[in-house]
Amino acid sequence: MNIGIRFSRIVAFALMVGWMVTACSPESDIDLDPDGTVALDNGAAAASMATSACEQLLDFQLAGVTVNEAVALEVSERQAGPTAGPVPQTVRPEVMHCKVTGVIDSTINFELLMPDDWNGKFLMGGGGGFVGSVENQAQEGLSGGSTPLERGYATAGTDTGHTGDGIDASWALNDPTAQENFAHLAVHRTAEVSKSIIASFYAAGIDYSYFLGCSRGGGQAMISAQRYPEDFDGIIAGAPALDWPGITSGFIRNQQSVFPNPNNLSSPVITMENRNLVAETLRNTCDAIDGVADGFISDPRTCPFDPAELPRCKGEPGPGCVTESQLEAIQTIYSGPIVNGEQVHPGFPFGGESDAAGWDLWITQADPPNLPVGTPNLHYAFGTEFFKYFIHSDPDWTYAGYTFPNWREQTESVAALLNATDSNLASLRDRGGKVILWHGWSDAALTALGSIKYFESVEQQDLSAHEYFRLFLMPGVGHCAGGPGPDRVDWITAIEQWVEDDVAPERQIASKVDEQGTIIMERPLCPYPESAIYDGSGDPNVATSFSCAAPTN
Ligand SMILES: [Ca+2]
Repeated sequence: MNIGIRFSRIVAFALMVGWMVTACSPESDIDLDPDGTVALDNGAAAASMATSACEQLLDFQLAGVTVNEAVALEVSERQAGPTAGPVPQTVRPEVMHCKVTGVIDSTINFELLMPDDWNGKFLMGGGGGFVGSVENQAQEGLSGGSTPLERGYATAGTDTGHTGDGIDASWALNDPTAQENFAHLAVHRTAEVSKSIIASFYAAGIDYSYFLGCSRGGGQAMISAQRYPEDFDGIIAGAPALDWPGITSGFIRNQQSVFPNPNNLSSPVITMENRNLVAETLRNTCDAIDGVADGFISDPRTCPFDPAELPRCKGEPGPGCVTESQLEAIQTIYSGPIVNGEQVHPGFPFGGESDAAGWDLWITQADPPNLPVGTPNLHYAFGTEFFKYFIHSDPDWTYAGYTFPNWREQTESVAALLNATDSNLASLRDRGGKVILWHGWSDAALTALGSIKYFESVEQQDLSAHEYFRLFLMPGVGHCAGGPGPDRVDWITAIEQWVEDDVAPERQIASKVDEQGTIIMERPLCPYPESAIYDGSGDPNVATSFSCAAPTN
């Protein structure tokens, strides 16, 4: 085995040397100008030089870093995380770039892509769920517009230091190093190492560094802002997982309501008929409150719907009514986890009840073809895995009969390690850093109310927080993408303008595209607490028919 590896390495080195000789010799692509200077007579020579420079990175030396692969490529190999959401995953030709893969501190795998035509900047992408494979959400279409590589960015991602399928957390069992890497260190180390390799490859300094992530990646974005404020000049945090014990306690409470017996995961208390009934009732009572009957609510907090008003079944469950246990389960989802009388995390706002990637995928699904056997839905998956391997260190832990005893004490250390809830962003502010936080109102994975809670905690800490930190809520948008609302925003351009030109993000345009990529709806997003209000006339699918306005109450 060792011999094989060594042999491959030697072959690779020989090929590299061969390339250098061919590409850089005067007989091939380089001419001497009459004044004696060297000129490249076509792009092929430049590309060949870039190829050899890329392959030389196999010899890159930095403490704790092993480069496994350095290869010039014409297309990117995009990867989709299991919880990335319904993001377009089309692999399309990209610009010529150098791909470097390697390992940091023996455990943190990373991949770095560096375009030949570099814009002088670095953009790191986050990962979803428990990650476990090298993921780069910056390349996965979580910002509208071109990909980072197409824009000229060097871009990187990491597996956060362990291997798994993204919804498995068994790797965390009694492994503080793995937990710390996942919590915050792997992103930091990958950023550090990537910057070193970038500087070596281009023989130049980096002008600006950014981070973009959603879900777990949004949490990585915020914990970077809080713990490593020097790492990134601008940060885009989408639908972030900020408070792990709070979030997963909500997941467990919801599963206790929807699947009371964890040994019987075949029939959820909340049925598809229930979800359709709730969604229809919301459409009838609240959709038009924002001025447009379009299937979603601009600000669900303005909707006065009370699930207790749903028709009650007289006997057997049915399509037009809810039973007592169904009502209780629905109310649990909206009310959020209450532990020993304390609201430990916000509930879910109205929205996403009948979306396939909403309540169904995350909360009520029973026998899915799209998840591992024994995993009915994603609240179940992430909730039980987190309680087993992070909180209780017990693979046999089950939520049956669990009443959250000593919850605060039992979650204290894991919260201190994993949570991205520090409301003090002064260090980031003082070095000129900027953060855009965004969240879909119809997100059934992570509640938008959690992002509002965090945003308001930062504002309470610093009344001038809007000068470096802004929140945009996205009506009718699911987890990271999807849902009936327009979900495409060019966040990369927005953060660039804020960091590089000091133009703070005001009204942003969100678009919704059909399967052919044609824009079918555009709406403005407004910096919180403002929201988009329909002007009363004009095409509701056109952004100019809406104005940003502060709440009136
Ligand atoms: Ca509406």
